[in-house]
Amino acid sequence: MTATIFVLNGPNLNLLGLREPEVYGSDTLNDIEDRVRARGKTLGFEIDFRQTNVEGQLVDWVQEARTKAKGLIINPAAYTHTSVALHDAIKAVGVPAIEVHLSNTYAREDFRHHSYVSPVAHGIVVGFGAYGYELALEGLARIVSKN
Ligand code: CA2
Repeated sequence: MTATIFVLNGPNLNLLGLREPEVYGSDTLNDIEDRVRARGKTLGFEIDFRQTNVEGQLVDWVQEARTKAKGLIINPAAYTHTSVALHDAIKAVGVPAIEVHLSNTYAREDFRHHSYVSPVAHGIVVGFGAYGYELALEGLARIVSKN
């Protein structure tokens, strides 16, 4: 059976490509999904790609990954900087998680320099724009194939 990777996206990422292209690029979330899905196919993974604006929904999906996914890629967006609940969920499920940010959060406002997710992530990809999702998938593939 093909292993599944969850790709979870947090609040406002549904606006990608429509607003602030100078910060987040011109790709839409659908463009990113198509590319991640294509890369997943060559790597032999099923990609389950989702977006929500609701913190608790992200927590539920992280928990769902425990039984349904070999690994997860997450761009928690603004919840990165606020969510103890996401930190706890990722820690609890024990599924390898890669944290992705389109922008280099460390080159931006101070409040974006702290992540509640980073300490429980297996790895972090920041500042590569939409390509960061593919980089994350490449990295996750190596981890997952060792398990
Ligand atoms: O750089 C990233 O990927 C972020 O996770 C994006 C979040 C931000 O809060 C994080 O600090 C860094 C914001 C996502 C909002 O996306 C928008 C896209 C287009 C227009 C407006 C917002």
